[in-house]
Amino acid sequence: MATLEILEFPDPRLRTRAAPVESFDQELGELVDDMLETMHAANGIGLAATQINRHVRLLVLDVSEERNDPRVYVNPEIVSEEGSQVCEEGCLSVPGIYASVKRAENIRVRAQDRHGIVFEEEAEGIHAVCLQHEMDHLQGKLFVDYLSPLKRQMVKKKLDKQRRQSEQTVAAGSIL
Ligand code: GNR
Ligand code: NI
Repeated sequence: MATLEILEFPDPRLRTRAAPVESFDQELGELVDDMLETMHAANGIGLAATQINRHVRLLVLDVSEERNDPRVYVNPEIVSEEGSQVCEEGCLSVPGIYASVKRAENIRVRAQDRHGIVFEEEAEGIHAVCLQHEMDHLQGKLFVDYLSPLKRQMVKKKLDKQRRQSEQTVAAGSIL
């Protein structure tokens, strides 16, 4: 198992559309395990393959309090949705930025598990929010795309500033 590097906004590779998974082989199983490890190591509640530069329709989730309920969705599709909710979202690919996004309240999802077995599931609340957030990643979409262009520009500037400051900290460490 290994933790993988997470791409960060505005990396253009985050805009790639994922292709369906076709073989449910050992390689897929290893990718699933690495994604679960990467998500848990980063304290995320979800991770889409797009974020680790693998452009296949695969996402993992763990929205449990104890962080001991790993879920895997291969080739997920929303079959129905109802209502709406607004949630403060964050993203491992947009670190340190939080913003409110409106999404469906209840969704019904059809997907395959890591062995290719088809299942259907109903989700609500944060579970539904996270699934929709991850399925957006698989289409090359980020939660900051729901913000106004002005706000998105502010997000870019804030990320640039955060990155410059962390580089300065590293540089100071090497002098001292
Ligand atoms: O860890 C995450 N938290 C989160 C909080 C509110 C709404 C969505 C999310 S998903 C995010 C992990 C991530 O970036 N997944 O793509
Ligand atoms: Ni995300």
